[in-house]
Amino acid sequence: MHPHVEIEDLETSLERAAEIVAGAERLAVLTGAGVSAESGMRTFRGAGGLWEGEPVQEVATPQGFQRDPARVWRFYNNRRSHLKTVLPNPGHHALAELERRWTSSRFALVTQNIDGLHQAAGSSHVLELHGSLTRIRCSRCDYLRECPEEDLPELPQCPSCGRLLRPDVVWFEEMLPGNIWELAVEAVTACRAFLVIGTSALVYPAAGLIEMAIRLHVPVIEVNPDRTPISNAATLSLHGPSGEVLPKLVALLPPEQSP
Ligand code: BJW
Ligand code: ZN
Repeated sequence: MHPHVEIEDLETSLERAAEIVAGAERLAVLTGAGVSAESGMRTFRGAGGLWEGEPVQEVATPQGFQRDPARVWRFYNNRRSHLKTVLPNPGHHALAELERRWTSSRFALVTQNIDGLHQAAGSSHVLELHGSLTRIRCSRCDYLRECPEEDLPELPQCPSCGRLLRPDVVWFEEMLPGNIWELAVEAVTACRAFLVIGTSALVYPAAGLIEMAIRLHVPVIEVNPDRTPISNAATLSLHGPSGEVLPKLVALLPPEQSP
């Protein structure tokens, strides 16, 4: 068992977290919008969040897309344009460093984010649970393509069947990509420490991964400036911005053995 320990002092919690991480044969990480906040990406919930001006049921559900596809495309086209102006932050780079140290066979990065910033920071195996802002797909046929740079029209059409294209993201009430979900479950089941970073842990089934780890008695280390529904159950909560906390955590790991 790894009971939750209340440590007020961030430096002490960081040292304890570094011990747990260093001793873990396999690591898994779940990230949410907060990991990209210091890159200038808005999170979803709360003041200043993406859904403050755009009701979630209008821009993040299939019904919203059916009602007003132009509104949904404006929302995603704005985010696509903004994405071209942002860079990964030290939190993303620290996670890429963990993958390099653990190697991909012992490390899994599961993200709810669609911004591609983990890959931009050098993470090579990223399990994107909620899709990608830089991919588009047809709302009817199986047309799918990477589309990172170009500006899209307000109502882009499928070159194959003429129907409306949509962002290749997962909206509420839609299924997550099955193969990616299975890999995420495998990773959490096999890991010996689970880092949960910058997520409100409100959205399922992603938040279910955290519950799974807790049930399996895997130590859960949360990194978030605020408390969340999992803070009490986590083994440790590192209360701070991930762009500051994660580089400190990596710096506290023992030096790599030279070959
Ligand atoms: C920082 C920071 C810094 C700030 N450093 N941290 C079981 C129970 C209850 C409900 C359900 C359930 N199972 C399914 C449901 C329904 C639903 C759901 O979960 N609803 C809940 C809201 C109640 N789930 C679904 O519908 C899912 N599908 C599904 O289950 O299919 C089966 C089904 C079929 C038919 C009917 C019903 C079910 C799909 C969920 C898809 C979610 N999609 C979105 C949009 C993606 C595209 C896009 O980006 O536009 O994914 S919603 C949105 O929320 C997005 C995010 O990935 C996701 C999570 O948000 P996240 O990342 O946690 O962001 P925030 O803003 O909430 O939090 C940010 C955090 O960062 C905060 O804690 C800050 O403190 C912190 N922070 N600065 C570190 N510097
Ligand atoms: Zn089509």
